[in-house]
Amino acid sequence: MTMKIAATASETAGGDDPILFRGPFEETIPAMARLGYRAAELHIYDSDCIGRERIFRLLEENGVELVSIGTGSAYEKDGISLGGAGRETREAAIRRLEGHMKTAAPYHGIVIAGLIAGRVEDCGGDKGQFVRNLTESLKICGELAEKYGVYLGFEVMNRFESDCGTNIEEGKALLSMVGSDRIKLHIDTVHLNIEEDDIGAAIRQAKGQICHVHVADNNRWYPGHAHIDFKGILKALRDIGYDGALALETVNFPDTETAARKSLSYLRGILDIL
Ligand code: LER
Ligand code: MN
Repeated sequence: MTMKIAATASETAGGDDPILFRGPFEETIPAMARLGYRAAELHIYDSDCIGRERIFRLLEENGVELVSIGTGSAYEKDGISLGGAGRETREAAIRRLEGHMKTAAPYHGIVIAGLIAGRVEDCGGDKGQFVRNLTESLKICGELAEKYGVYLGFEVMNRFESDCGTNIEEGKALLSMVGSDRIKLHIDTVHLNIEEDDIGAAIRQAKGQICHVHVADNNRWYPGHAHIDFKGILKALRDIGYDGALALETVNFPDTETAARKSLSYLRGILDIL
């Protein structure tokens, strides 16, 4: 069993954003390392402006591996998306993801395509056009991922936050249209909890096609706080040979240290007996 438990961190997150460690990476990367984390998912607005060398140095100094990069704030702040109507917005989104690929490259990490996929409304409500745009953009991203030696994780997100690939089956169908070995599914327990009839069965149908996993309980608190069946989910992941990361896309309630400690001990407890 080699799944890695990764802490999320962002320099700009606040409020009920599902990010465990908030504030300058100079503080959060050492803090997660002190609590026992050896892997991180960093949420970054723009990799080309953040000081890549600074991040590499902090990770190195603290013995933390960069497993994935969260990219959604570009959509939230700038509205750029892979499926949007204008060529410029799509190219800007692809360029933003390319910047993140350069950051992920030394770690062969995952760059996430979640919210940055965009919504049908970005395409004037034309779902066919949106899906065509998204597919074409993802093909380009697949070539870039190959160039940088990374993977793009297409995040399966529930119907209230996305319009294409809202469950594992639809996600697989989209990726088969894209046809890139460098793009795989990225699943998130919160979204699976909303959309799947049987989460374990859906995961087992995606053997070899999952590259990244977000974990949080059904209300986005740390795993073990509420009612998601993490034992069943981790067993299904183990059964399909998944050996990537379990990244904690959780709120930091009641506080970062408590959520980080409880997440680690709960998930380790399950992984140890699988
Ligand atoms: C992004 O990873 C995600 O899961 C969304 O629900 C945004 O928070
Ligand atoms: Mn997620």
